Amino acid sequence: MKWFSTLAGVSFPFLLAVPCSYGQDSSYVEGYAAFGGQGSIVAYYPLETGATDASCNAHDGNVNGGASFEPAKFGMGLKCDGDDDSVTIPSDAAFDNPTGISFCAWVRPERSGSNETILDRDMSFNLKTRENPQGTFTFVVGGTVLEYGTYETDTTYHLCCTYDGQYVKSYVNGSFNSALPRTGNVPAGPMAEITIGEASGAGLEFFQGWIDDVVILDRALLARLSHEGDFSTGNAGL
Ligand SMILES: [Ca+2]
Ligand SMILES: [Ca+2]
Repeated sequence: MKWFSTLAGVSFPFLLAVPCSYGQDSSYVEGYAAFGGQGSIVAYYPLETGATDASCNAHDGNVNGGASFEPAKFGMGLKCDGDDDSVTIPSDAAFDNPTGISFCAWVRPERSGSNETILDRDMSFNLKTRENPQGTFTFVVGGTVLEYGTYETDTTYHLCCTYDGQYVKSYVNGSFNSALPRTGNVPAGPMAEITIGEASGAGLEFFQGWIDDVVILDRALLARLSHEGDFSTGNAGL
């Protein structure tokens, strides 16, 4: 049995029924579910053989450009060729104007020094790599930008961004990276579709490498985001 600790130091056991199909290949899912219950997960993409939403919410995506699936962090992941491979997820009101959000993904970038998209919803939120400064990951919620760099190519990273109505925070490989103050809801961008591996609505910024285990939640995760899936050490920077 695994345990995790809240800010108040109260621990809860994981005694979770596995809702829908999530939980089949992610060490994070137990933690996600424990923090907010399954209702906090808006969409979850294990990216095993397609872009099926493995949460209960049916936000299935479409696979574009002949993208393939290859061994990644948990089972298979979306292999993007950097040319035209991506996943597009249709707009839905469930993604609009939340008071908080978390979005996380495992990635293994093959290039540095170019603008590439890991996850994007236009002006709402995104994870990207940037050309300038070279080799930087960026985490964006409604125009508030956090940076992490310089990343290494052909190296696996876990990236996570949270927003709780007060601060946007970024985590890399389970460790707190940076934070900036922000207020207000997460805006819904005019290009409301969500994309993995391509800029939302633009046909640009194609990612090269693999992306795995993408999750979007409607609240800030409250605890340490360990890349080992170990929530037992409680909070860090939250
Ligand atoms: Ca996977
Ligand atoms: Ca292709």
